[in-house]
Amino acid sequence: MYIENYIDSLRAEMVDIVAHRLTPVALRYGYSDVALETNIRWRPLVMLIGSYSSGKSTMINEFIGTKIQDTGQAPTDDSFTVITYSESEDIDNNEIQILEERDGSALLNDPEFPFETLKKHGQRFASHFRLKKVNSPFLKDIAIIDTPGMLDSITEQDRGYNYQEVIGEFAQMADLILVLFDPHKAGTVREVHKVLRETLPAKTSEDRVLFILNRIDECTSLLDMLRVYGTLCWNLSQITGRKDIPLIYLTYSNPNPGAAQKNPEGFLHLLDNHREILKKAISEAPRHRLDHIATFLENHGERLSHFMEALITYRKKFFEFRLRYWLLGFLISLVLAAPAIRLPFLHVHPYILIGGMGFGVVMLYLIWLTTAQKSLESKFFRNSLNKLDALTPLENQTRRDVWKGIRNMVKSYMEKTVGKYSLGRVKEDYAMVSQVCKKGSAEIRQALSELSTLKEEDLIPPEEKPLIALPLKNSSQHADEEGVWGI
Ligand SMILES: Nc1nc2c(ncn2[C@@H]2O[C@H](COP(=O)(O)OP(=O)(O)O)[C@@H](O)[C@H]2O)c(=O)[nH]1
Ligand SMILES: [Mg+2]
Repeated sequence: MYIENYIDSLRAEMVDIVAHRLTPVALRYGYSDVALETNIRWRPLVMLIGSYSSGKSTMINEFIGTKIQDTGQAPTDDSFTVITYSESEDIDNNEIQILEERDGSALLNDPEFPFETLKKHGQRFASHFRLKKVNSPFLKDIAIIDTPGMLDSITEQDRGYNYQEVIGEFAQMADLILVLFDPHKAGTVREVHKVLRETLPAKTSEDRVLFILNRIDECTSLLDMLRVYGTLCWNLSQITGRKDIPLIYLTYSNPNPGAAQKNPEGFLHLLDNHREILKKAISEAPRHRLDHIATFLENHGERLSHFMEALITYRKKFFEFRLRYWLLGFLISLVLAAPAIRLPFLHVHPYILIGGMGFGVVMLYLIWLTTAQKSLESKFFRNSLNKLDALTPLENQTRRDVWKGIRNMVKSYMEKTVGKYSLGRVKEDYAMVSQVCKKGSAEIRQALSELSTLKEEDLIPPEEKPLIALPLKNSSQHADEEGVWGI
């Protein structure tokens, strides 16, 4: 029991770090419009994707223990269905069934769920999105997302929403993604890979995506199945550009009425049906969630600190520039006003002369500040916007990738503020974010590796000590303070 508590506490602490340390910064600088934790604070998510009729819904029904999803050879169900747990109120009747259904619009607008960010996909998507609450024990710690089949180029255009993007967003939220192929479509893996490559962060651990060759009972012989398996491996390696082929699970629906007839050579008994392994992998999703949140936290921490670094560099460069031209302006004013002292016709008292010269310097300097200095500063700002990449060292690929993702946000923020934001404030935010990045993430990784080695009896109840020991957040007393120069 403690293991579950430990997982829950660790999860809550990580979500807390995101909510209290990263989200305020993300919202302040326009890095995100919604709280970062929106998508990760809900229960662990398992998503099934694959071509239509590859057996996704059948597999879900099998794991849940009853027929919750429609199945069929034709593209039966073109909706995204989130299936989650609900306790049955009628204790006497614990037959597994759908206890409640919600339609897409309700789901997208309810802050209880993490799907608010999907609202942007419009009404057509909303009408193809639903939730079912089921009292299956299998769903106690997870929620499953059944998806409409992909790779179907004809209906793709008729969907009325961007299917790839929606899948991509769910994939980012999901803690475990099951990718199903069937023997008839083992050659079409490009779209699947495209979605995964473009949406999953680079640091995603490999075991978050499971490849499954399903319906193998339909292969006519062992040789036929090996051919299909080989085709799938070949395609996966071609597309991923990797020589090490991911593990491909071999499964079929069991018991499946026509399986024996379609399998005259009876090769199925030679193979383990990986169904049980998959079932176990799904039940491990809460652990994947921890890893997922840790990666999420690290990625956003890294991106935000890079964001802050660029803002700090600009402000520093700007102050150097300003100082240089303040000095220059002063010298110019001095040089222009000084000759007055030598004018021969001015036979006035030297004090008056010096006073007059001083007045001249001040006047000239004021003119300098309000004209030349101002226009030089705005030129500096425009130049910096045009040469945004100069604001940050991009010495390695990781930094270049991160910068690519945030460059436009930095630009928007600078345009919005005309470069006049508080350096002190950004530095303070930077300190907090990098603390999360360095110390926080190291602590989290340590807690995660401890979790993988711990046994039930080693664990103390998590209430007794925090698992991630970050120092308390800096007091917000500096929040609205600004220095003399807006620093
Ligand atoms: N022979 C065989 N048929 C299957 C298997 N899994 C699913 N089916 C059938 O394939 C069809 C499509 O399955 P479905 O679950 O609706 O696929 P989905 O579109 O991926 O959700 C249905 O008629 C299922 O009965 C399997 O492992 N073996
Ligand atoms: Mg289906």
